[in-house]
Amino acid sequence: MPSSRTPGPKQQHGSGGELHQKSGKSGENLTTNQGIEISDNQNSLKSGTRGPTLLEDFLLREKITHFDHERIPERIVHARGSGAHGYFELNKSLRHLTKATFLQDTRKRTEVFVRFSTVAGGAGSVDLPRDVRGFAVKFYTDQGNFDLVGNNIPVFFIQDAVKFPDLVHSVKMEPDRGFPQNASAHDTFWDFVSLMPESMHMLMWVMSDRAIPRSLRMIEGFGVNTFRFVNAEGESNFVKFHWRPVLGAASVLWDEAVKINGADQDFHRRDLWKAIDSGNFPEFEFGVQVLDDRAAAELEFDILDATKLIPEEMVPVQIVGKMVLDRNPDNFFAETEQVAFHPANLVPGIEFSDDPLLQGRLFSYLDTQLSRLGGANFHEIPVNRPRCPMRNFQRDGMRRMDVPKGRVAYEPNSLAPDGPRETPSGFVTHPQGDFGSEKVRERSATFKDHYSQARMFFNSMSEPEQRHIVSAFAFELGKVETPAIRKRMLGHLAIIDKTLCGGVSKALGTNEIDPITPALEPRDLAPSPALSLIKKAPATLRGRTIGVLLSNGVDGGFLKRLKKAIEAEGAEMAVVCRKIGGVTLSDKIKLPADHALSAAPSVIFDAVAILTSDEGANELAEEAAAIDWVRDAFGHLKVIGLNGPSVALLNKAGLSGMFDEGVITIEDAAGIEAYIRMAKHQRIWDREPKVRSPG
Ligand code: HDE
Repeated sequence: MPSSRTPGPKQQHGSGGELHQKSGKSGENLTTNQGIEISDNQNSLKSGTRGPTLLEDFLLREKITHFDHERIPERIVHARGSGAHGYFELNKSLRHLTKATFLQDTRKRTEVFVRFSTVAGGAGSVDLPRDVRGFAVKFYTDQGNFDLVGNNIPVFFIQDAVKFPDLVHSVKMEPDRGFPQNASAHDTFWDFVSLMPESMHMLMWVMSDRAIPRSLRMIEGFGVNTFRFVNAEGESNFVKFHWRPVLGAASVLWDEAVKINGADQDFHRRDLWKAIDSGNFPEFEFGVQVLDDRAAAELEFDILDATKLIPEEMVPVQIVGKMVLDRNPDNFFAETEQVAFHPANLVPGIEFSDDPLLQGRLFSYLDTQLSRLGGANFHEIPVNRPRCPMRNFQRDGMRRMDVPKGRVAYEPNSLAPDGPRETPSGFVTHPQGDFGSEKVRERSATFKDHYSQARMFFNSMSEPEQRHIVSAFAFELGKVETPAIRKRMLGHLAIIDKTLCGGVSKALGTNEIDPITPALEPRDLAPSPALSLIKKAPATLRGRTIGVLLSNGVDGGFLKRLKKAIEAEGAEMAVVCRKIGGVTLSDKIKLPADHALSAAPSVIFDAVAILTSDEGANELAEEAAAIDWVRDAFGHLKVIGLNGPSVALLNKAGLSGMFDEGVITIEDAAGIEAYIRMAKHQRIWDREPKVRSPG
């Protein structure tokens, strides 16, 4: 437009627009990276107002050059993550088991940084694919950094690290077509795993509700690999690490996951951020399963095999501490993106086992970080820096930040008598067991049983969880285009459990199975009820959100009472109205909405309530989004509270005659109480067979 080309008096100097604020509250002046104060950050230097831009404009060049290099390679796996700062507190000393001081002294608080992640998708992918979640914790202990780089599933797909690139290539987008992003439901993944019987146990977990968590605050965490504790006497025990969410572990339904990904692709990241921001700090109990060499030798499987778990009914999980996440990152890139975890970051008193998966990991993490973080000095990035002193004779390299002094960069030396020296209390690797003297590329015979624990997992689930596993297999295999792969997978399922295989075949509408002969016939192991999320779900609303669909003309006093009752349970109430401007209550008071209906489908809530006036119910009944809201809440087995006029809306949604114990009239205090009591159970599982069958 000609007018913008002809500068008026305001645009003559420094300003590109009238809304531009000339000086910040701090009074600090904007500078370049060289500290030169900038007088005009709105206009590049040009030859005349309409002429070409000049190469000498170092302000422009510096700004754009920096911008051009603002991205680093994303992680090859676990690219999408959300981080938080916090602390760890020990409540039971493990001095008798380990030299690690942060596990000895119950008065000590250890700073931590946590990064939760999905595995397969890229950094910008959605939060709720069916996937494993990474659960990586960096403990900044006073003996150095200890990284517990775990997952939310206690076992893994493969037994030997040499298969990891194959596994990851199979699940990532197919290399010719570049899709699917972020999904295991495609041929290459199922082709690979159906040829790898050792993946069967993990597949059961990934097809279970664990792979679609409700919140990152509601997942369990596991170290997966077996580690060793070593005490001051040099005695060693095997240890498996566990995290337990204080809010209870919970998942969404698959249909919800699909819809949440559309409604809010940052659902988990937002939820974590908001919880911490509002002071509802996520907490996780820290537990250990410890067993000595003799107990390990008596297990029915090999403790070095990462496709197996130790049922906690067999070796109890001792809860010894708690982690609290109480601070959001100040900067996503500087902290969550640049944090570098490594299973080899150990402190004295914690050592590796010979688990061949773990052994391969010990190489991989540092190696990948050298290219991801651009050289050997990323330990100097604030989020990676140990909080205890760090002194050695390593020098130089790309992006060195520290400025070491003196002429001595070697050891032993006599020219730097005050320089750092070895210490007997430092990290010592204790001798552990016998090693075979032959060099072999062979899998131990003790790693051969691929089906028993897969069967145990299925048999440990509640009925709804079994149904979901059947549905998940049916969905994923239904996406497979090559029939031979589907048949081969059904062959494996037939070995794991006949009803599982029957259910999946029925849901797929096929009888074609490729029979498989297992290397070792599976055994029937005792079920482990602790593996079921539903069986151990606490009755609670803590940390949950209840969505209230509200129309004009509702009694404001009643709404306040409902809110109070919800908040008394540690939950949050969110008001959803047709318009973000909100509604006018019966006492003529205007109440703004927390969400507009179009932006807040009921999938993002844990339970719902619908409060309308007669007129309001009629208005909502003409709104497809409101009908979907109600129908989805019912279909997703949520507890629904409603007042009289709202029944019309449920009827319009086709739910008349289907009301069950989870549809509760809330018009008085007793109604609110009954509603809260029921909502604590989170879902009406008995409703499920009436609204959905596997497939
Ligand atoms: Fe990882 N894994 N992994 N992994 N892993 C990475 O390291 C690897 C495995 C896990 O939030 C990478 O810095 C190999 C098991 C988490 O930054 C890489 C093998 C478990 C994270 C790597 C495994 C994990 C990673 C990619 C098979 C559960 C994210 C970027 C031997 C105990 C950490 C990076 C974060 C990240 C290698 C298997 C957990 C490539 C070779 C088993 C939580 O180095």
